Amino acid sequence: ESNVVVEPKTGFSFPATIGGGSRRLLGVGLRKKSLLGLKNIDVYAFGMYADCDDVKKLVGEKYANLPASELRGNKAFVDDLMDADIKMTIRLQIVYGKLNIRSVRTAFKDSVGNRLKKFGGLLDNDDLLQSFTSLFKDEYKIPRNSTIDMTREPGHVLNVAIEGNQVGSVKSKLLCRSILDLYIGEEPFDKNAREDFLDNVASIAAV
Ligand code: DAO
Ligand code: DAO
Ligand code: DAO
Repeated sequence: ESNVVVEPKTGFSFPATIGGGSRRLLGVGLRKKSLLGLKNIDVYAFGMYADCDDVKKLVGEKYANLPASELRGNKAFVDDLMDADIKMTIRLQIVYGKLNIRSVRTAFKDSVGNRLKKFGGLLDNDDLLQSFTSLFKDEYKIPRNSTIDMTREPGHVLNVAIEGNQVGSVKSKLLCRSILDLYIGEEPFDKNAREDFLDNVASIAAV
């Protein structure tokens, strides 16, 4: 078994496990963005990690009587993966070398803001979003090859680290869920990455 997985289009590689071996890589993908509808840029490659023991615990507690082959297509199970207190990390590796923090704020408000509205219902998130994106300071530099880890810690605490240095932490089940939905939800950034992730989750559950 190889100990890294390479995202094919960018050549960026992801370690098979992180967090001292507890979180395993279950899928890799690519976040693209179209600029003014003219051209597509590759913004970052990403790796999706989850704690296998947490996944097995969820399956044992709620889905023990469902065959592993049916888990990946079960909407309640996929929703639970995003909602439950399962340790996960989405690791981003920046591909687009000209990314500035202002564009990150704008993209975050767009993509994550959209999910906060979807899952938060009537909650007025504009101030919350504003306060969260204000944590992305202009002095942060994220050149090509930078690594950003977004980790859900126990208790639905979202931790963000750039190059291994923690830059912010916020306890919010809704925010964790909204971010994971971008990668694992029904309209993911990369469909193949989501498929691989769910296949691998099902194979963990089967062991
Ligand atoms: O410079 O106008 C530009 C292009 C910016 C593309 C922004 C996409 C940002 C995606 C979020 C990155 C999160 C690290
Ligand atoms: O790709 O649209 C998207 C969502 C990306 C979420 C990025 C969060 C980045 C947080 C850290 C930025 C620090 C500069
Ligand atoms: O879960 O109650 C909720 C709403 C969460 C919205 C998330 C926005 C993040 C706000 C963080 C502020 C950090 C200073």
